[in-house]
Amino acid sequence: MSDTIFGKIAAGEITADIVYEDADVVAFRDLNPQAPVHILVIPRQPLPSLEQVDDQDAPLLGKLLVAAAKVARQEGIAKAGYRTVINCNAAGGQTVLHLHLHVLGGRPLQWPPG
Ligand code: DGP
Repeated sequence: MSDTIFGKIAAGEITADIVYEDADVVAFRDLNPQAPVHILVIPRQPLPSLEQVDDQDAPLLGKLLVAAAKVARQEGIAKAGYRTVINCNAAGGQTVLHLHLHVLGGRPLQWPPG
């Protein structure tokens, strides 16, 4: 199933600047970066958002975080520090309904976010 733009990227139906992939996840550069490094990590499985997640998804969610850590090391931002974000649904700022984890780094990040 690939009914969102991210599903199509995971399926290889449209191109993206992919920086990491394995059997379960794909990571690629955000089209509209909010930091010098801004990468999206998605599951190949098309979960829409955290709203649908339950106990059976725990291994996959763990894989998203492990992939994020690998990508951060690969991009050279791990030691300085970086941020991971998962927006959930409209009020959370989610615009693409295929679960994705943002990895942002390469500049100091403010807290709290706006
Ligand atoms: P969110 O607001 O959490 O749903 O983040 C969606 C992000 O996806 C946003 O930062 C822009 C990015 N994005 C949207 N469409 C595309 C696309 O076609 N390719 C890539 N690489 N990124 C996209």
